[in-house]
Amino acid sequence: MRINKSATLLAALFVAASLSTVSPASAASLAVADVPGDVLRIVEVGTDAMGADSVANRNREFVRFQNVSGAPVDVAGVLVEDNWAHSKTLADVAHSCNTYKIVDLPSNPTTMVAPGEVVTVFNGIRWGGNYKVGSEYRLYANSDPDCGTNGQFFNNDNDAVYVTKGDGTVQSSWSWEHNGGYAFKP
Ligand SMILES: [Ca+2]
Ligand SMILES: [Ca+2]
Ligand SMILES: [Ca+2]
Repeated sequence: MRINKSATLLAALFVAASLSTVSPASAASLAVADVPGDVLRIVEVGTDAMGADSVANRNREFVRFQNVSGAPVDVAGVLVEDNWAHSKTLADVAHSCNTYKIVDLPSNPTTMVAPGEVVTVFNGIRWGGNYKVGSEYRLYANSDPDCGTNGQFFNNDNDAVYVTKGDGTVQSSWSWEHNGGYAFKP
């Protein structure tokens, strides 16, 4: 009887625990609800540079998002972050890794993105810096090589990307749980 009681108690505790908390194994998938976005919308993500992930091929990690609304959008202060950085932002914990903050736009005296225009944030650098080609702004984050794997921080197998307002309010997000690909269109 003692054993049965203990087993019953354990079972009850387990049920209580599973009802009241999220286990680490399921936290990633439960915490991330994809947000397509009706103003700024993520349209393509590079998650894994072909070959070894090095400082030199950081640009194979990128986030491309579009103004899908019918009005200009001010992107000053917009953040592009991975799962780790977004959780820090929501917790109001200062962090410099895995985060890019838009402060200005090339070939544009303002920070307004017109309807239909696209912004791509690459994690590497470009000789000549940020530029605009057609209706696309190309921004280079030059992510810190000490962050992630040589500055590449979108986990190849399981992570998420967020485009948020400065306070972390999600404009668009997309998560993945797979491997074996390089770039994806949500
Ligand atoms: Ca990656
Ligand atoms: Ca790789
Ligand atoms: Ca990451």
